[in-house]
Amino acid sequence: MLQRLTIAILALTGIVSAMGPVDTIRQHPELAKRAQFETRNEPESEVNERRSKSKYYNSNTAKYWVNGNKIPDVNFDVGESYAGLMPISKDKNETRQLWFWFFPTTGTVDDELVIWLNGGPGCTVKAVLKDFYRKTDPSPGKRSPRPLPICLHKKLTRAGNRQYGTYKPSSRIDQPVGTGFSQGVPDATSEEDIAVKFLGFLENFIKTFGFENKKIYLTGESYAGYYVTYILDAMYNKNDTKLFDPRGLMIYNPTLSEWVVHEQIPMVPFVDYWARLLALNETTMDRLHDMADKCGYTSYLNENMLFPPRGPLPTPPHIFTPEECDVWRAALRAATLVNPCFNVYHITTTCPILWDVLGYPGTNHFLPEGAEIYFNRTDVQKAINAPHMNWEECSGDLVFPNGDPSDPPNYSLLPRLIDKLERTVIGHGILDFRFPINGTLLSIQNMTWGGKQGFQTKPTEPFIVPYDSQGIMGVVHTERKLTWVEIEWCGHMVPQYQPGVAYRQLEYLLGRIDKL
Ligand SMILES: *[C@@H]1O[C@H](CO)[C@@H](O)[C@H](O)[C@H]1NC(C)=O
Ligand SMILES: *[C@@H]1O[C@H](CO)[C@@H](O)[C@H](O)[C@H]1NC(C)=O
Ligand SMILES: *[C@@H]1O[C@H](CO)[C@@H](O)[C@H](O)[C@H]1NC(C)=O
Ligand SMILES: *[C@@H]1O[C@H](CO)[C@@H](O)[C@H](O)[C@H]1NC(C)=O
Ligand SMILES: *[C@@H]1O[C@H](CO)[C@@H](O)[C@H](O)[C@H]1NC(C)=O
Ligand SMILES: *[C@@H]1O[C@H](CO)[C@@H](O)[C@H](O)[C@H]1NC(C)=O
Ligand SMILES: CC(=O)N[C@H]1CO[C@H](CO)[C@@H](O)[C@@H]1O
Repeated sequence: MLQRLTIAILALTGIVSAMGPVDTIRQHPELAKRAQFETRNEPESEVNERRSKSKYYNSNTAKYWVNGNKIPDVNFDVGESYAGLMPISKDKNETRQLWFWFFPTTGTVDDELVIWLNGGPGCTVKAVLKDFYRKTDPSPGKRSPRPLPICLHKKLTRAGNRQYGTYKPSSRIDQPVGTGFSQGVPDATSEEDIAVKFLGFLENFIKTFGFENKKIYLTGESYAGYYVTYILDAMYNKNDTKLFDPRGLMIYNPTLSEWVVHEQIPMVPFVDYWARLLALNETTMDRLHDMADKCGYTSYLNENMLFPPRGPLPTPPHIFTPEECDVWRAALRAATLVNPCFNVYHITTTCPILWDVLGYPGTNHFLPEGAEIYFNRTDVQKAINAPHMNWEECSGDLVFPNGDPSDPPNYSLLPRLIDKLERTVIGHGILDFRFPINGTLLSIQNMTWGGKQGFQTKPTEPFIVPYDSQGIMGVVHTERKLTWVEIEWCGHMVPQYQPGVAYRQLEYLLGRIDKL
């Protein structure tokens, strides 16, 4: 349990703290200063007119309306959106509230609600905000937002309602610095408990906005592999399609199985695959291979990564990994010696680590002179109906004060969902060291859905993204309603690194295209 938690938190807080100081090469402070946009002084009458023309503006939603023309440092109108705090139950005295940001579709289809959740645990709200920031300026090291050619939000909203809402089951406990905008003392006891609270929030949200009878699509990344699956299961258990009518699921680089399956078993083949890039010396390579052989990872992968699988996969070795079998950490240490700016979420990252306006922990919290953490600014918080508090990208809190005892959504939960949903997409960026890709594929080979276990044939079809002339961006494979995508030039956070890919997959999820 402890191990799962430690690793889970590492999963999104970055590895730097675990590895000791990394030599962050800093940018010239001038570059980091934020651009001083002239915020146009829009007359109150114009604001009122825009507001009254907003599609979802009414007396229930009024307090959530965001003036899209007045987001600090954003010198364009982000369009109609709603943000704020919503309680997690119907109880009038409820003090626990989740912060959301909702962008309605700008298109004609409006019977869909797409929800994006992030992982962690404990890093969820930041990621919602990060996602917003990404769609205006996807990369760290920039000083001002700008619209992108492939702008996830614009394209996504054209495809369907996208709710930048999420579930952060906590805010602060013993930490002096606030973590995200959601309110309340951390009290999540399990994934089932998270699901109950999320649905409490979602019901309030749906009723406030009059969003009954919408098709619901749940999407997310990393630890959200737990969240989205348990939440979808809870939606089905409610048996109330007026409120909750789930249709699709899309998860990126998700946690599906035991940690050993995601980290240890696929590690050495990953290091071999990327050998030229990682440039580990022969002694190290031999040592890693030796560890993987002795600890049973090599034979486990070779014997079980079969299409179709032979039968239920046996219990993997070392569910609780002893130090001498922690080949994941050994490889990480070695990779970080060769590349001091090694990034587990994107292995081609090199120095300098760019400063990040969201205060990404991987940058050692470096803040250039004159720069501020964007969502920690009072003016920004005010603009998006967020409470005034210290905001930190990734929570140091334990979102689960006593750990998360839930099973991974492995062999029964996820398969059950695939059978009920119209479409399920599991995508994986191949530059992710956090969860090397073969672990996810191995997890899939252990699932039985649609009456059969695993994929019957090995994924080989090219995955083509027609945007930005990208072309072939990996491998795609669909069997019995489950689609698997291996994504090139992509690390752990797919919508951040490959917005065009994420958009294409969303088009598929929502049924706009028949196949990827
Ligand atoms: C809400 O709080 C008030 C005042 O503390 C109390 O009288 C009331 O019973 C509470 N209501 C519920 C539903 O708990
Ligand atoms: C779900 O609700 C419908 C009526 O709305 C009922 O006919 C059906 O039996 C319910 N299913 C379950 C599994 O409770
Ligand atoms: C995944 O495993 C296969 C063997 O099943 C191996 O050929 C391939 O190189 C591995 N890929 C990565 C990225 O580890
Ligand atoms: C495969 O599923 C079985 C249960 O059917 C489980 O005991 C085993 O640990 C799983 N293996 C992997 C690699 O997920
Ligand atoms: C190989 O790399 C390791 C660190 O991973 C280092 O300690 C060792 O000195 C290197 N050996 C050689 C021969 O360069
Ligand atoms: C966030 O803002 C508060 C003041 O509003 C400040 O005390 C705190 O240091 C800021 N945090 C960061 C990480 O900049
Ligand atoms: C959520 C879920 O389906 N968990 C299952 C994971 O696998 C173990 C071992 O087979 C089961 O006991 C859990 O029910």
